[in-house]
Formats: sequence, C-alpha cells, structure tokens
Amino acid sequence: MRIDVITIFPDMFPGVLGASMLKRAQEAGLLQVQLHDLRDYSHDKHRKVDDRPYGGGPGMVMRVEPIAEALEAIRSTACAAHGEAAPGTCQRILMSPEGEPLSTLVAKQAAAVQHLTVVCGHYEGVDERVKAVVDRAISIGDYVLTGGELPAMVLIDAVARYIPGVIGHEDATKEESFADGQLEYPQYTRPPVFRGLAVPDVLLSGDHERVAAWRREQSMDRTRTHRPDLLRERNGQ
Ligand code: 4HQ
Repeated sequence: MRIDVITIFPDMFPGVLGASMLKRAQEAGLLQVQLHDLRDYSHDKHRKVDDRPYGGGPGMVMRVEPIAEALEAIRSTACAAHGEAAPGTCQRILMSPEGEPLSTLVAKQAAAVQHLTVVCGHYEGVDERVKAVVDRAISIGDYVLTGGELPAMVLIDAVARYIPGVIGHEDATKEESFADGQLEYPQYTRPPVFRGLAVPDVLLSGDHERVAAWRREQSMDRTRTHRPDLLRERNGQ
C-alpha cells in the first residue's frame, strides 16, 4: 500500500514512521509513505500557503490552490503508475474535526485501498473548497489539535495494522479491543504476585476453557462499565 502525505511539517513524521511496526512494514515493502512539503506547491516567493479569511476574523486560512496542485502532482505520478482509472484504487483524505469518526471499520476499509493521499490542514483551518478536491474527511476525535499531522499519523498507524502481513501474529487483530465491538480482557505476565497484587488464579490453572470463559466475561463487564455505548451500537465492525 502507498500513502502520500501533504503537510507543511514533514519533519514531524520520521520519528513515528521510522520506528516499530511502521518501520518494519516499510522495510518489508508492505507500506510506502511519501511525504510532500506543501510549500513546494506555493507560487509565493516566501512559500506562503495561507491567507487572511474573507469576511474578516482572527487567524489564517490555508489556501486551496497549493493543496489542489499537490494532489494533482501526486495523482499524475503515483496514481498513474498503478492505473488509477480503476475506481477505488486511490482515495484522497482530509484530516478534519468535521470528518467521519475514525473507527475499526474506517481503518479496515482504508487499508483495502491501494493508495491513500492524506491532507494535513493547519492554521485556523483550510479553505472550504479543499473539500471539493478530496474524496472524504476523517476525524480522529472530538478535540481540536494544532494541525492535521498527528491525526494523519494516527490514521496511518490504524490503517497499517490491517495491511496483510504487517502484524506478524494475525490473531492479534481479531482478539484486540473493538474487534468484537467490546473492550479487551485484562492481560498479565510474570511475576505471579507484584506488591501484593496477584494474577487471577484461573489464568494459572491451565484450563483453556475456563480461561476463555473468564476472558469473555471480563470483556463484557469492562465494556458494560467503561463503554456501554459500544454495546448499544456496534461501532467499527
Ligand atoms: N485538526 N481529527 C485543525 C484536528 C483533527 C481532528 C485538523 C486541527 C485540521 C486545521 N483532524 N486542523 N480532531 O483537530 O482530524
């Protein structure tokens, strides 16, 4: 899978992309991430990509032309290379608090697309017409960040886990929180007692059926207590 990222802060990405699973996925050729500095698409001699809002008010707004031109440049190189004529092979995503909430379902669907291009907004926002040049907007949650870079990295991480082969242990994505619309059961490893806190006996019993039953019950109890909303509507399946 290929992911292109359009940002005014490409330096924010290498730390996240250069470690752990995302690094391994790229080394294994399962994921290719290409960063694009939006300022390269500014026609301004000061490489400006923002301007004052029409109608007045505080702050600056990201201009639509550099974003549209960056998307077009990516389309004519990367997309042409893998025959973008086929629908659903390339998807342009704007990170925005107004977007569709990121969920397991959204991440799985995005992982099934060959090529994503992610646009990171900055300043007080982006010109409304950017929405006309992307396919969808995605939000990582109901809070406002200083830019779309962290949301883009969250999206890349969430999507990468569903690229076949990225997670060595395939069962991990089936057992995890939300996979079944419920929270995960509690996990323990050595020591059996830490400062008076003991591992539940059932996990040391060696009885696989009792262990499985206990885990199902714990999952259900935790979900009821901490996230009853997950039981009411089956998000992210
Ligand atoms: N921002 N989920 C403001 C977000 C955000 C979010 C991205 C901050 C866009 C202009 N993006 N910029 N939450 O807070 O995706």
